[in-house]
Amino acid sequence: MSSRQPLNFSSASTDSGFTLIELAVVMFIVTLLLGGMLLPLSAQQDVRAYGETQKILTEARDALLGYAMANDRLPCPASSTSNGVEDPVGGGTCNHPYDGFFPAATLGLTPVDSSGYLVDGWGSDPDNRIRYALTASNTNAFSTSSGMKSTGLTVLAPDLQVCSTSTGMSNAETASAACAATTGLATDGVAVIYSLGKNAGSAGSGSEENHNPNPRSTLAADRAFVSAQQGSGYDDQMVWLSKSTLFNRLVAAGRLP
Ligand SMILES: [Ca+2]
Ligand SMILES: [Ca+2]
Repeated sequence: MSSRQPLNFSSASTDSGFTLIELAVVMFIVTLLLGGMLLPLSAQQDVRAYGETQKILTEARDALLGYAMANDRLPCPASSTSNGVEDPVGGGTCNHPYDGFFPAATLGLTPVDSSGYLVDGWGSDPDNRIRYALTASNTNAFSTSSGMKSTGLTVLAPDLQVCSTSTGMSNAETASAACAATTGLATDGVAVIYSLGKNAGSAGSGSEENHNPNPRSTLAADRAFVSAQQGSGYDDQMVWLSKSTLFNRLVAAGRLP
């Protein structure tokens, strides 16, 4: 009944090893499999670094709020030579209001590099240091001890701008730099905290990242920043502290009005 033929082992002994074509097919399949495994791995590392950076930025903003409640002012940005300490110490008129670094040493935050600067999740080079800008409006009231209280809630007008795109931005590189209408994510920002992202070591002079001070930016620092869609030309990660959030916390803590 069965039409099966018994295996002929004797003929197998005449074919020794694989042919070149068979080897090529196997190599091709192995290459495909390895490629399929390695690509997600690097993507996973990117997702982890991005998430870690977001967490560090959020913690930095929380630390700012805590500092404000304890000190009646916000810390000045650190300079590139102040080792993570605000510049000047004690606040007042900040030496680098728009192009400084997060003062991690002043706030006791981690993770910091060997020089005391808070670093993002992408690496530990100087380019990976977290950046920080603070409004200088109302004659530096926000960085001066009790400056906010003496100026008064209704008069305080923090002026940092965070635009969703640089398109249409006006007066860039001047004191009145401003987002175009409907592109302002924040127009009364007190502080902006950001990482230069994965491309920190090589890029930053594109049309969007150029507006966020970095070693390769060709534009002068001003009060306007760009938080655009993540993409090939933009990978900075940015959070900001709005006037309403800060005032809400300070009033709740009894520091204002
Ligand atoms: Ca970047
Ligand atoms: Ca700018």
